[in-house]
Amino acid sequence: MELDLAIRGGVVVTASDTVRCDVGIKDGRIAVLGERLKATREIDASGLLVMPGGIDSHVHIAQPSGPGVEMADDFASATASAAAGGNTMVLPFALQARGTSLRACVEDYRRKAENECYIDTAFHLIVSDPTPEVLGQELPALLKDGYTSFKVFMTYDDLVLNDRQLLDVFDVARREGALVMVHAEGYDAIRYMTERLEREGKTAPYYHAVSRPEIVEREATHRAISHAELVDVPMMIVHVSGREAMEQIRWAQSRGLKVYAETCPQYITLTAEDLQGPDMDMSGAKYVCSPPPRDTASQDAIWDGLRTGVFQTFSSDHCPFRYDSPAGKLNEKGRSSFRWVPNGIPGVETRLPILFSEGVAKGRISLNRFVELTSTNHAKLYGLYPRKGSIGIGFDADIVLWDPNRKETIRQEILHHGADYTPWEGFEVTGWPVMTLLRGEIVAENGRIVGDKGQGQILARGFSAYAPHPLI
Ligand code: DUC
Ligand code: ZN
Ligand code: ZN
Ligand code: ZN
Repeated sequence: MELDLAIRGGVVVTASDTVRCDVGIKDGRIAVLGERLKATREIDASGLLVMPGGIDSHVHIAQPSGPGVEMADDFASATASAAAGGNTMVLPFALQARGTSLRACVEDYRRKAENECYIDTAFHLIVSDPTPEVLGQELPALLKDGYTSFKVFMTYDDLVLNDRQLLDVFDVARREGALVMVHAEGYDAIRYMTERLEREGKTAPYYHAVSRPEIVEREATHRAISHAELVDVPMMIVHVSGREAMEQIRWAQSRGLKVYAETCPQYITLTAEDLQGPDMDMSGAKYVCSPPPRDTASQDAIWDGLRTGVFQTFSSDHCPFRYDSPAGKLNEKGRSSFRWVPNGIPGVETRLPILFSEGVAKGRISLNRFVELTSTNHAKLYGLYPRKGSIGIGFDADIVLWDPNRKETIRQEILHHGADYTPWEGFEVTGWPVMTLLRGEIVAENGRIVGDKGQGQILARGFSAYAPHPLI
């Protein structure tokens, strides 16, 4: 067989193995692993790790975020940023606006993404209005079309579902074999805290963190677990921030429940103190995300969960807003109270370097665990395996070449996202992506985007390996 491309002399890392060998690629797929492979094109990977491209299963792109507020990324800038950060696939959300059809919303997002993406993309759904039509017809039909996971919210005025609605959505997931993702923070408790703080004149961005303490996340996490157990449906708790919620999940897992969990870079590197800024000022808005970052003890707890298997995935929750913009963090209402500061931080490009540096380089997790947490488990959980998520015969040749020794300082000026800042300005890392290949084609090289818009495809997904379809 004549190979199109051979990646030679690197160390191939998968979730299970670390092996020095060449990777042979034919027609966009991995065709052979072996020694001294010959091909029309060859890439010298000596001194580099050859890993499956990152899959970021939790990003927000071009998602409406309230009146006058705009996300900082479109599909082109978000996927370019992801590619430069070593990713070959992202899973953004198609958000249902209340009072509208879920199908119409999905088509809208697809139109925005079509021919704009540098890497592969597949959508989760966000269900905000579970009408009988949505539950009975739209969701089952969309699932058959490859939208096999959906997120529900336990907070936010425009998104929150009450307990009965959560149960009804869970029940559809159980019947159809979908994986539900849950944003677990309690709506009423947050509202109570927000109003109390505002009455006391505590409106700076920092109070965002005070308004949604760990108790609020713990309570909602426990409630979501109880509902999932009652319905008997697998569930993913996204963006877990600290010990309290994590202990609920560990308890559920120890009882054999199919409860999975995700955490993010902000919860191992930032704390609520970052929201204070130098002087309790507006610059704290740069770190406003939900759940908020906690404290260093929480970071230790999250590391414990990453090491011991409580968490299956490490995602960015990339949710980019400009800081210095009337359509971003400093919108007019946002200046009057933390309540109106859009929730979310940019991070799709820095996810892999942060976990590699803080995790692998500092000896907290193995290389194989790194690959599992950043790629393989995302593919398995969200119905993309065995096409994506590993380096093996028949997999798409989605690959990142990684320099484990390269030292970099994260700075806004080297990133490709649409935001005007990074929460990790000045953060020093060891380990950096030097080349990202999608189906054997180079998309990004040393911080330069060399691929084409439209090179990425919008994929339909199969069923989650973690939420087996009841019929099989
Ligand atoms: N939830 C997310 O998943 N992302 C950003 C904001 C939020 O609340
Ligand atoms: Zn979200
Ligand atoms: Zn969320
Ligand atoms: Zn999110």
